[in-house]
Amino acid sequence: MNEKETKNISKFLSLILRHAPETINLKLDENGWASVNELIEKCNQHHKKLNTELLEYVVINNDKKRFAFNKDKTKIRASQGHSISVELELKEIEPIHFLYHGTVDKFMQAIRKEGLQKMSRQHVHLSQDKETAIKVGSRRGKPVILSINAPKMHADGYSFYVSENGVWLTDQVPVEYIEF
Ligand code: HQG
Repeated sequence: MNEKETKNISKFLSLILRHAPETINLKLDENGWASVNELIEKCNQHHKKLNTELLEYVVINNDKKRFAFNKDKTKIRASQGHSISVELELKEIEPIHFLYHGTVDKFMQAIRKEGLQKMSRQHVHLSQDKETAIKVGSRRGKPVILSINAPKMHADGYSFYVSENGVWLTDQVPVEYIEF
């Protein structure tokens, strides 16, 4: 299996499991899970070659561990990044250090005004390390890294969650907690 092929499948799975399951006429449950058999069947019906081995390979080897199976591997979901509304049953967690967000200059004017908003996703995405934030920002151009005073936010009553693949999530970051 080559890298291009697995990246292709990963991108398609992100589309289906985070944003638009209806593309292949798939239904996710309220927690974002899809039946593995149904996913495979419907991908194949829509000319996306997939089987159990390929799917397992992609889940295990995905660079960001974007997808996860349930215990008996009958179901699969994206661990974060959804635009459709799903209840991921994330555990709340207290941040004890600053967190980071990578963005680009063209959004800065709006961010300075209204803070970080979730935009089309279900959460604002943050990371524990600057390197990850640099990578996230670089998707769009020259990265601008914002430091978030998460401990202060938490002390002021804002909730934080960590997804199964280690992404920090929160509903919004008001301007006063951002160090520009
Ligand atoms: C910006 C990828 C204007 C925000 C990554 C970002 C991540 C605002 C963009 C995950 C704003 C939203 C998420 C405001 C925030 N006004 N722009 N008030 N507040 N923004 O893609 O964090 O590879 O939804 O800075 O690695 O870039 O897909 O969020 O630039 O973990 O698994 O609006 O997606 O993961 O963009 O990326 P996104 P993100 P995957």
